[in-house]
Amino acid sequence: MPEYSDFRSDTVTRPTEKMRKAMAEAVVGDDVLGDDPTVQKLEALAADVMGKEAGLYVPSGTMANSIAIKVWTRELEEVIIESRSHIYNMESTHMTFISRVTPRPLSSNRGAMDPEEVERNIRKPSVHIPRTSLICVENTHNNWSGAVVPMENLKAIREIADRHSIKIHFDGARVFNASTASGIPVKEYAKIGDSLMFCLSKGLSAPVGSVLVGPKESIDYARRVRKALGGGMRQVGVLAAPGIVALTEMVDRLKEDHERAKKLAATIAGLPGISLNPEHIQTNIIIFALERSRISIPEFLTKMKERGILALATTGGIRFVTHKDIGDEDIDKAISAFHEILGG
Ligand code: TLP
Repeated sequence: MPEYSDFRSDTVTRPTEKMRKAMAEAVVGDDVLGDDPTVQKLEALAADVMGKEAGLYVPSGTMANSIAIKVWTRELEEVIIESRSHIYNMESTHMTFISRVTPRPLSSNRGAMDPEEVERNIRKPSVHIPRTSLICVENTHNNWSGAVVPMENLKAIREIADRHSIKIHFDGARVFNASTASGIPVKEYAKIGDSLMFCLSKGLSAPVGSVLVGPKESIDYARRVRKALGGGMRQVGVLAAPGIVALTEMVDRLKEDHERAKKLAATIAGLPGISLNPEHIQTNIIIFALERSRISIPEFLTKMKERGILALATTGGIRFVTHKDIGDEDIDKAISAFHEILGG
């Protein structure tokens, strides 16, 4: 395969040399039997970093979210969720498929749901109506171009949840990007959620895995749900070991991804046919719309590919994501390609 500049996602990052060494040297055991010291170390570290009692290492962000929803809900219940969120749109309906609850999607201002609207949508059960038992938030917000949801908004939603004895699950797949951009420690974000999940395999560059953190009792139950879903893994310390490197050494470099994304956004925003407000780009995700009369999305992506650049079609248009394996030369290459394809 030719060497592409791969802007499709930060999930494409390859493990660092240090991660590969950590994998080779990992001390392992049977994690389903509770014997893998490397997994235990990662779970304890993740819980500590997030200020929660316990952590659970899982194969993917999707599994972490599905387990969390299963933990916090029962049948005949409903979940308030932002309408463009990853859980609602891109996780193959596990809310209904696994947890047998219904989503109640609400619109938002770039990922921030209106707290009053959230409160109005909390439903008391009756013979007709499900009980609202959970609110899901996402930060950074993938489909809103990696937007950082403001802390005041999250706190207002937390306050409402407390008043109504409702749980919050925080999809923090990119919570370290949110923290890097806002300067707010991840622990503060984690306080918003009864549970929070974050991904090791995106901008932090580990090859596999996410961690779900929360109260010990709930994480003990989550461990049983993980097993029921087929997510109990045996000598999985070989995968947890690079996760430890990700958590301890890769967070600081996320700001480089944000700087590169901002540079690319600022340059392409003025090009003919592109609809993008560069001020909306706060982290590592750029989503822009294309004027259809000028060029179609598939045609644009093909022309990019011909120039050695990969990007993705997504909600709202086209997505470019910066990450560890995108350097300044990839940004320059992309900028030239934009000019060649669109003029300007
Ligand atoms: N997002 C992926 C794709 O599914 C689109 C990506 O390339 O961005 N929450 C959020 C906010 C996510 O962006 C993702 C992955 C997940 C959860 C799920 O994580 P995985 O892919 O590990 O299941």
